[in-house]
Amino acid sequence: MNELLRALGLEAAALAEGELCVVSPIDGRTLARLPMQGAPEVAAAVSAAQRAFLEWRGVPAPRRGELVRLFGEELRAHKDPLGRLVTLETGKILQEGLGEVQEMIDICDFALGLSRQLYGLTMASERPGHRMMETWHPLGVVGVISAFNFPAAVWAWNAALALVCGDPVVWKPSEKTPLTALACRALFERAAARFGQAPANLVQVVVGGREAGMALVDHPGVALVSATGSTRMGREVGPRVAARFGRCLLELGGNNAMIVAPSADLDLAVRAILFSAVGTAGQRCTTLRRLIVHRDVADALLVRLKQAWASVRVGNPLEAGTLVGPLIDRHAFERMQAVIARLAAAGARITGGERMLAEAFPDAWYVRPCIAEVDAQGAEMHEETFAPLLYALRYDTLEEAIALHNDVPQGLSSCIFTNDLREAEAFLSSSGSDCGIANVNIGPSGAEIGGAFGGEKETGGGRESGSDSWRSYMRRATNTVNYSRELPLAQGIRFENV
Ligand code: UN1
Repeated sequence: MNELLRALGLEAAALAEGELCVVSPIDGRTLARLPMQGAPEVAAAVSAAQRAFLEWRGVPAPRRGELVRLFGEELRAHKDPLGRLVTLETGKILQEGLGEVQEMIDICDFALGLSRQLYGLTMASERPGHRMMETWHPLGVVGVISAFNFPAAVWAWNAALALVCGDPVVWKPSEKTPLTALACRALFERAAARFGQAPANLVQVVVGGREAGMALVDHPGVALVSATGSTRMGREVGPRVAARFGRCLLELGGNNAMIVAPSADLDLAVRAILFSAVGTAGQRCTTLRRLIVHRDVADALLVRLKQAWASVRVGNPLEAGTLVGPLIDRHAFERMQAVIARLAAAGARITGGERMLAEAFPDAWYVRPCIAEVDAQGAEMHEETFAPLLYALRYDTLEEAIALHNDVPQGLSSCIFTNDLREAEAFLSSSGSDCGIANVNIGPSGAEIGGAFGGEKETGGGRESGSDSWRSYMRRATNTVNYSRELPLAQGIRFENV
């Protein structure tokens, strides 16, 4: 552990004291202790970031891109130790820990290209001798609140774009995963040192809990709050940021579904379902939670899924061959068990879901992934249970399947497995999936960085990462230039002193 931290530029000795005990969900062992920071530290960080902003906004965007390029180089060079640290803190398997770092590298590449493409439109003016255009300017300090399940990548989506857009970042990571955040900051500092002219405090980390998070939310000096977490958290963050007219980017709960149509390639579907339902131990906001299967193929599909569920290797996520690591903590386990008990009482047919490896890891929470076959979409299915719990229900017509699909409060990711072009297009159409992400013959999780990531309804409406998500991190100015010797008014208004 000490070597790992050292490789990432952190000193274990400096991470040994404080009231925050960082434990690994792999075995419950203490990884570090840190002091908890709160509102005063947030206030100091925001002031320092505001000073950095005044300098950074004047640096040409392609130069800002160069700093992000150097950060991407540090990530490439440290992919292995950082991926391992992600696994140690979150319990996701090493392949996914490394994948998370790759996602950070990808967004750095994307942001570098973007740094030369922060385009504004020009418009035809209705007045002679006039030109209209829009310019995009740096917005200000960006506050990032991130969740335990993607302790680095989601921050990187925000930070890489914010930095090329000219905005410093104050980051409040989940208190479950502060070491990954501190390592990212240390790597960023190396990149900044190589860059040479970066203002101090472009990226700051505040390790704290609710108090620190809310201080960031309420601080008038934070121009944009980008928060990833539960819908419950978003319900509090959204109105508080709105009350001070700040900007908010919310990535909240998902409740993602897959429709499996009669024409679907079931081999493909089984693989996609397995990865998206049990990968990351069901703890992605894009995890597959609801399987809506056509009655004609349901039995055949479920037999295969139950086999896969029974044989999927659950265990230490650092070991090659493991596909499912532990849940993040006891609370997550208890929540899952409570939902399973309620489902069973309501008549659902339950396969799996029991605790595993309790003897080898008494302080960790491993579970056999669970399938709950249900006849209708009950109350539990309207909520996001952050665990490997997949609901399966049957449908007869595509209209019915789409109605079931959309009949939940969340709207993040979705997909259909079909070889019928009409069904695929209907699913993607305005009367199909109501989610921010809708896929065909590919699962709902594991999105690439190039597209805009986010969802509708209680998922919060935010968009991060690719496409034109960068606009959230800038302010738009509409400019009209008069190069004539007249002063015509818009809408043909005459306003003359005669
Ligand atoms: C999240 O779960 O918070 O699409 C983000 C995916 C990942 C990101 C998930 N690229 O599953």
